[in-house]
Amino acid sequence: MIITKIINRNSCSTTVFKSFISVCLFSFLSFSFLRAQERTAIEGFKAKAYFFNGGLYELYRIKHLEPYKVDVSSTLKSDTGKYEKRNLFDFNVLTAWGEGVPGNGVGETIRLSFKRDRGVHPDVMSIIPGNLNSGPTWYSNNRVSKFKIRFLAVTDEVKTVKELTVSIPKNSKGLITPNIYNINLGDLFVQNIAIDDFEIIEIEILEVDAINTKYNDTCISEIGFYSRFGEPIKSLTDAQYHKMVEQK
Ligand SMILES: [Ca+2]
Repeated sequence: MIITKIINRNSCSTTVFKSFISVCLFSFLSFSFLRAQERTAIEGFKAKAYFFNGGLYELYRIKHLEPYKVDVSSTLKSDTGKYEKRNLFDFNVLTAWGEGVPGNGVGETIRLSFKRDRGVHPDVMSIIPGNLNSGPTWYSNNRVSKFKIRFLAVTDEVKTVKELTVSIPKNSKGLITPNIYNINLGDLFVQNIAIDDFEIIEIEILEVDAINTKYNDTCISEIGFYSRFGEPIKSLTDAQYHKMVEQK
């Protein structure tokens, strides 16, 4: 898997991806049930993940979801175009998008459009929240430390169906370290919104880690959305799953 290569090439943590979703009947609730959530991203990523099906924890493979359009609110100017938005989704951790407004980039957005009729259902979001081109580029540019994810529906106007705020964990020095981080999204859909209720995912930068940076530019090397696919590889009981998690 590409994501495994990313981890190996950059000696990122291979911390087991711990994720679960509560699978129950989809409740087709109205937009009035919109509510924000807060959560913290988890370091590392794997090509397989456990999902809770209401009785068992099932291990599934993860499949990348391809947006058909990407819009960014600004781009850092460069003679060689090396901070273009395409770098967000080229599966190359050495290339990055950079925001291009005065200041630290808080408030800048990335919008990914998906085909609504394809039943987009992202269970996992991954992000490399800095410029991973090299050690110096990571620490000389701002790293994203907090961002918002909005699920938007387009009818006669654009409506926010669901949103959540994600924090990237910092080390003891308050720094966001070079890594790939992932966020569990699957439980959003079983709790609040139907699979087909949105077609755009918007990321907004809320806060950056700018400790000892050289440039006041915020960069992101990769963003990815993934869903589980295929048959479960294996299943664990609740007790077996938690024993496994505790041993890691
Ligand atoms: Ca890239």
